[in-house]
Amino acid sequence: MKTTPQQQIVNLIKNKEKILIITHRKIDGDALGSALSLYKVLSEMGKEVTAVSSDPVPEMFNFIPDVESIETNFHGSQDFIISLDCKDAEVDKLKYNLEDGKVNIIVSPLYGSFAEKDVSFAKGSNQFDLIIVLDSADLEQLGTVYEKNTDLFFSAPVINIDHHASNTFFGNINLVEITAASTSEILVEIIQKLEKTENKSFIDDDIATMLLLGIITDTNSFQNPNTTPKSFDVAADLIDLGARQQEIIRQIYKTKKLSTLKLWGQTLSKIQIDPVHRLVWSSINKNDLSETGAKPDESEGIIDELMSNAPGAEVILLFKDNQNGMLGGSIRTTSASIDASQIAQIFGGGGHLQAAGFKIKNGQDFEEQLADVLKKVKKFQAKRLNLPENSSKSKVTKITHEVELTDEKIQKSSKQEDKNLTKKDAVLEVDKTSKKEKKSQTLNFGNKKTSTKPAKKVMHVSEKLTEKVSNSEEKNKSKEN
Ligand SMILES: [Mn+2]
Repeated sequence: MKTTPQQQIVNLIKNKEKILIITHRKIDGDALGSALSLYKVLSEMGKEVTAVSSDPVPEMFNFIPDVESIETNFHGSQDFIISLDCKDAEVDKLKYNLEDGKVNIIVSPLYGSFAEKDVSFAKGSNQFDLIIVLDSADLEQLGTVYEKNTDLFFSAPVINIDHHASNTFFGNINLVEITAASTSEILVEIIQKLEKTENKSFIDDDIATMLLLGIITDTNSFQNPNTTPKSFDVAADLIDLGARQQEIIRQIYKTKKLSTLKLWGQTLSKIQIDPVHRLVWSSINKNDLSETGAKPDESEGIIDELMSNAPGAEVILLFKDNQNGMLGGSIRTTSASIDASQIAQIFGGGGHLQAAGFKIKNGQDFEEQLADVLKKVKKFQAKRLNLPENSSKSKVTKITHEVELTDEKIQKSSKQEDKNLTKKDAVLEVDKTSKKEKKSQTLNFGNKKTSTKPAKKVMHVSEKLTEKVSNSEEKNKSKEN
């Protein structure tokens, strides 16, 4: 009988003692919830456990018990071993002193003597016998911890537990469930199997809260399309075990710092819309951060806010001016028929079907990079929607300006949402009959009607080539979790 990855993981954990748990940089609720809960369970099993992330845990998660157990300045094994052969002598005393920036090790023999030939050197062996990577599509996503300790990942078996479609199966055992809404959801089953083999119950109210945190944040409170009946089932079990659901909701969704509110307001006021390519986007530059006093991680959640404020759009983008001339992009799509990770891949990124991200740095300033990215996303959409070749040029720009939403209009349109669905839908609808026989395409925006050239279905070979070239140019990886 073939053992399932779950059973293999349970067996491996049982037989190993020094376990490293590691999750992706820019640790989020799912990464934290899964890493911390597993850390607690394995510690209770009597294992020597280290839990690590490359970046500090955002303040918003401070309400989670034992959050300080996640190490953020991990150095791995840097031991240097000096060996002395004792076959011609016996050691009596061992001393050391520090002199002129040097360590002198003084070995006094009981009998015989030591010579230069008796000395040898070695690198310290790895202090872990098992590595568990959580919520990461590939090892690069682990950030500096991986970059500075790459050897470590070849010195012990690696278990890879994740739910990203772009997972590269880098582990010796890979438990990758792309239909799972979160890594925490997958982990609950593993922990329950460990409970069985250990004949102990591990999931107390704290551990249940950590795991529920992962499920709630990765589904955006069960609002994201990745939410499945299983997500609800597992969440219900966890609440039954004492998970503090209301505390998570209050801390994550109902407690916002003033700076966060200001940053959200500023970003939402800059919302842009392109009804032809069905795009909505906004951006956060360095001024937005300094004016509002917000930290970069306070932009978490804005993309979901953009989504709920952008009726009719298909692709939602948020651009961030990261340090050192790097542009970070988050992508959401409103339908499973548009693959967000495919868009992210244009820029060397990746992620899920409806939530993805990327980072690029090409020497241009933020606004130039942003314009470049938009151009490529528009091209992607134009191809999908069979739009005419020049749809991203003058005519569309004009439309874009006409329909740019002000906050007032956004509020109005979301108020109308319940009462008047058809009116809302009409905002960005493209007359689909144009795909067939009609010579012209009609764009409806409210009462306005604008004609554009007939839809084009065949993509030029040269376009394909250009795209391939630009893909390989931008290899700066970053993925949404
Ligand atoms: Mn996740």
